This record gives sequence, structure tokens and C-alpha cells, in this order.
Amino acid sequence: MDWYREVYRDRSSYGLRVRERLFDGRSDLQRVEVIDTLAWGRVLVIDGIFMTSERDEHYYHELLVHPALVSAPSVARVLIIGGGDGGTAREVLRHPDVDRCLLVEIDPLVVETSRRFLPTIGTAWDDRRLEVRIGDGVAHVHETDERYDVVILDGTDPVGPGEGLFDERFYRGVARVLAPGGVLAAQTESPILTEELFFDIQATLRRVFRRVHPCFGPVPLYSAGLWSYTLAGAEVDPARIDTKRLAAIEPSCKHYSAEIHRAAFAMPAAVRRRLPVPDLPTR
Ligand code: SPD
Repeated sequence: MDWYREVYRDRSSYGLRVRERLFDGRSDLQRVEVIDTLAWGRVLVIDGIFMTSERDEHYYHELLVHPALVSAPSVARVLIIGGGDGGTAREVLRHPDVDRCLLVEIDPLVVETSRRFLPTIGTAWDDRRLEVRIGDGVAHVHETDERYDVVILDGTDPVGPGEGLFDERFYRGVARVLAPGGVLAAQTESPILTEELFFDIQATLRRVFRRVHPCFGPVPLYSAGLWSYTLAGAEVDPARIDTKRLAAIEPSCKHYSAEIHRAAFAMPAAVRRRLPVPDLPTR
């Protein structure tokens, strides 16, 4: 058995013992692999970086999705940008209040590969409320006339095709497509291993949105340990919990719960010192 070694942003490396290399392909945009590992089961790897695994994916997908879907004023229309493995869509579609979920994924190979090799992650592909569109999510937010109650950014790290999901012009596009009271939920990297990147993303979001609230949780697959997600919008309030929506999903979650929701928004002391005011009245 060999090892797969992820080198993350040229500053850390995490290795997984490989049981079997199941798929190795290349699209116009990136290299896509699936490996079967002793520690985490099947793992999706993009350009050498671990994206998600069968055994720990719930930490990431539940905390990316549910804080937004439980606290947003409305969740009828949801847009996911990225998310080609299907885990985020699965969590979104657990909410009975969601009428329509559009997933815009730039790389068809990610969707095809995930559907074929990661069926336990993408369990909602056939949900009639889901539309999967292969295309550029950045272009979509600049061009669409649709409005969304929740927009979820589930891309890669800000390197390669995922880079465009972290800049100010793109966030302004997201603000444009949010319905009144709408909420953005984004994966925002590690506040520890990539500390300056995390603070740069927070600063960029604060230039665009009046309220910006990061939350934190573990993702064992990412060598960074603690991972962050951020809710942003004009009126975002993570303390507002819709008890009916919470009750609909909490029993089937593995990580997310009302307690985790509250705890996740507690800021590590050093982060709080650098983000002293949770709501900046920029607009
Ligand atoms: N360092 C890896 C960050 C990857 C974030 N996106 C993962 C996609 C899972 N749906």
C-alpha cells in the first residue's frame, strides 16, 4: 500500500495510507482523483488537495449549510456555487422549506467523478428541487436575473479555478443576487494555518456586507484542523434560530446541533481581538 501526500499551500503536508487509487483524470481546469484510504474511506482530491472524504465530510458540509439555512429569514431559493461532490446540496435539500436549489459547478468532471465514486456523499442528485448547471459561478452571479435567499460558496482553496470566489467584485455580485434579507454562507479557510488569508477574506467581506459572522469547526481531513465558514448579508443574525427548520434536520445530523450552532460562532480570543466589531455599518 502506498501513501498519498497532500502539500497544502507549501506549508504543511498530510499523508493518507492508500488502499486503492480508484480514479485519476484531468479536465480542462484541473486534475481530479479519488483514492480509497484506510483512515477516511474514499477521498476526492483536486489538484493534489484533499477536498472531502466519506468518513469526515459531514463536519464540513453540515457547518457550511445549516447555520445559514436555520438562521436565514427565508430559504426557498438556494444557490450553490461549486459543491460538485454533492455534499452541500444533500444538506440543503434536507430542509423541507427549500423549494429550489441551483448548483453551478464549473467542472463537469468533478460532478461525474463524484456521482460515480462517492455515492454516499451525493445522495440528493435526483431530488426534483435540484438543478445542476455546469458553468462559471462567477459569471452566473454577474449575469443572472434570479434572486436567492441563500447563496453558498463551496469551492476549492483560492488557487486555480476557485480563486475567483474570494474577491471583492465577486462578493458584490453575490450581494446583488441576494433577495432582501438574504444570506451568503462561504467556506473561508483556516484561521490557524492560513491566518492571514482568513483575515483577508473577512476584511473583503466586511467591505461588501453590513454583517459578517465567521464560525468555526473541525475538519479532520484538512491538516489545518480548525476550519472556518462565514455568514454575510445586510441583516444576518446567527442568533436567530428557526426552531421548526432546526427540528426538521437536527435528528439526522452527525455534527450540527443547536448547541454546535451556538458554539461555532464563539470566536477564538486572538480572532476576536482582530475582528472586534461583528457588524460594520458599511451600507
Ligand atoms: N483545503 C481544502 C478546502 C476545500 C474546500 N471545499 C471542499 C469541498 C467539499 N464539498
